Amino acid sequence: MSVLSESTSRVATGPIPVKIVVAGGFGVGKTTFVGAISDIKPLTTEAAMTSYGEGIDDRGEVSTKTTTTVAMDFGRVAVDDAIVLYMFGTPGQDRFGFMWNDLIQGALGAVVLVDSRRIEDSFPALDYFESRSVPFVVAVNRFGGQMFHSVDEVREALSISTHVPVVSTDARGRVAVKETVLSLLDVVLQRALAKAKTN
Ligand SMILES: Nc1nc2c(ncn2[C@@H]2O[C@H](COP(=O)(O)OP(=O)(O)O)[C@@H](O)[C@H]2O)c(=O)[nH]1
Ligand SMILES: [Mg+2]
Repeated sequence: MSVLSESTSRVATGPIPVKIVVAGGFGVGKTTFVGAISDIKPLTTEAAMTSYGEGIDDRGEVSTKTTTTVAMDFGRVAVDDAIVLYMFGTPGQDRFGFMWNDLIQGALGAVVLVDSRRIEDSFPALDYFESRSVPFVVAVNRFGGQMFHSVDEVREALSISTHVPVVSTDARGRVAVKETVLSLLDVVLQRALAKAKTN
């Protein structure tokens, strides 16, 4: 946070908009995550799951989810006077994958959410950001306290490189979500500093 507040001199020209993307498998808590931290009522485009999604939008054994994000979630958070975060939650289903390239335009980084009961569901998202060299952190949603696999197990199961932080989070908790976002901003900042050094 301290480094972020160094940018307070920007106040006169208005806050710097920073875009981040929240991705991960279906039902891992992306919409909840964006909603937990947003200063505005998040815009979501949830729709009741219809027969069209049957067998495709697999809720598995673990969810009672009856709505799904059709296009995306959108939330806004004023970090301080100098920075305002715009958060975009991706639709989880593979059939909306074509939207990701647009969603990620101009994004500083991404949070990849993982449900520790269904780790592999977030692999496509992980693979996507890794292959595009987008800075990201992996956040394991505790779903109200229970972790079925530790962050280390998640790291190993998904072969996450050592430079990518794996943290645990609570998609329903504002503080936990804020910490997760700050860990992403830290990665972004470290990367920018490292880049500046080599230039
Ligand atoms: N108990 C619990 N339920 C959660 C948590 N995060 C999300 N959920 C629930 O899990 C379901 C899927 O969450 P949602 O945010 O819609 O997932 P998305 O498909 O990734 O956007 C919803 O019914 C949420 O209320 C959590 O941390 N704890
Ligand atoms: Mg959603």
